[in-house]
Amino acid sequence: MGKSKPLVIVTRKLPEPVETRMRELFRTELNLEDRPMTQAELVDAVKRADVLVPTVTDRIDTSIIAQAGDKLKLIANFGNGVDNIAVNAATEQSIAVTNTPNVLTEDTADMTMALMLAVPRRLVEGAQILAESSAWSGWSPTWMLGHRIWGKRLGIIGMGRIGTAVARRAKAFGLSIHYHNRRPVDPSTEEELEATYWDSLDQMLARMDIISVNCPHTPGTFHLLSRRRLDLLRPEAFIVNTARGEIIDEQAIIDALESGKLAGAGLDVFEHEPAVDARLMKLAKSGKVVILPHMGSATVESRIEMGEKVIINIRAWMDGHKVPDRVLPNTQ
Ligand code: 8YV
Repeated sequence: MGKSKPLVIVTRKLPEPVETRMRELFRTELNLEDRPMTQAELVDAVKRADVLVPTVTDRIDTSIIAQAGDKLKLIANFGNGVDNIAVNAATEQSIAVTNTPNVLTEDTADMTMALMLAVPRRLVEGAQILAESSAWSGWSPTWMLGHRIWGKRLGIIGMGRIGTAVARRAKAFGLSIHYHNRRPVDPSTEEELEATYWDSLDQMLARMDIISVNCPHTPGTFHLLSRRRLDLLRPEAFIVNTARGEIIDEQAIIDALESGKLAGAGLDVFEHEPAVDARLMKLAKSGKVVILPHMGSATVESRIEMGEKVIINIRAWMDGHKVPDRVLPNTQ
């Protein structure tokens, strides 16, 4: 690749220390206004760049990949999930794709626990009462009652890094851990978590009090929680999703919540982000669901470490080394 610095195009505004280091190391085009790029702007970027640094808000689909210039050799995603990138098409065109695993695991697991507590303990509802009115006349034995989570059953869908981190926290909160995964985790982790493996997702769903979605969004997990599967849940159950909105059939979960087939939901992600269904907003106002604007990894620490991972991946590629966080097509 010669000695000249590669042209790295970053699609969104990143934390300042990350941007500064990127400017030192590469010929870097930043997006200081943080305006999401249009598909036409993305095409222009892939035509010119050696490296593209997109985020979850950019759709790097097969048409964008097909229009990439010969120079584009690396898509270093700022984020863990790569469902926004046509990894197969990129790989076929000898463009490597990398992501930023590990560094956002603990923060995303914390946010999952926050939702797991917020829904049954009516956290947002309670806070809103004080924020919006001064009509609180004092404590009452039967007012604002929620439900206990200690002693309940948690079913984790996807026992990877984040799922396991959720399980560790949840165990400390007195929940019993159940999980569905492509295969069981190693025996020592299962023992540590006292976890029960379900190879049948349907069977697990029918028996749980809380479901946490922690698997990646792939063609195989799109609408994994389909209308039929949501029907299997107990009416007292609630769902927490900090993974990807597309994993749950959003219209079906809204129907289930509205009809009382499902007790509640804590959602950090949505099927058509940034759009949030008006019916979900209404359910949030009524206190049945807690909704957040995709904040799972939104800590200064996570976002800086994600940027550092992006830089390490680009540097490794520049130096001709194996990129540490390569995403292979068959892992999608
Ligand atoms: C990030 C995420 O904010 O990394 C992921 O997969 O969902 C988020 O935590 C986002 O992806 C940044 O691109």
